Amino acid sequence: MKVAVLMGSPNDGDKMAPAAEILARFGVEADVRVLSAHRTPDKVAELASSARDEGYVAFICGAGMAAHLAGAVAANTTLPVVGVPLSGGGLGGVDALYATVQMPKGIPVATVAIDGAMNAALLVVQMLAVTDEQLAEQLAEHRAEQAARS
Ligand code: RP5
Repeated sequence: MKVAVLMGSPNDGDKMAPAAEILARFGVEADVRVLSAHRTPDKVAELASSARDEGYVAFICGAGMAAHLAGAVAANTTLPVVGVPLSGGGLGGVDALYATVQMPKGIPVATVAIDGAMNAALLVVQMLAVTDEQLAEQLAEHRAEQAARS
């Protein structure tokens, strides 16, 4: 069981790092890769279409500007896809937010906030915790720690 954490550019690394950090904290394997809907479309389609057979359970896809990565993945898999619109470019991430969230009916992408990689990973862990009691307990502890810090 592993989660694919994709980003459109090496320059997205810092903004997407919290996704892998959260998955590691919960003991969920992450496969972190740079793949682009525009620069390497064939590789994106190949990974997405074979993902279920390869043992992936979900995708987290971060991209900026004309952010089509999450949608391109979702077009080629029925695994859950969480999109992370990234800031940068001239529009501060609003461009990526609209590009990521406005999917056509039938091909969903669960879109988190601009630069919301941490929540993307937590959402995937919550999905996995539906059938994993240990993860559910870890999530409860995580929430309790957050509350204690507030
Ligand atoms: C997107 O375009 C990437 O996700 C990145 O956020 C943005 C700019 O990419 P670079 O020009 O920095 O490689 O595809």
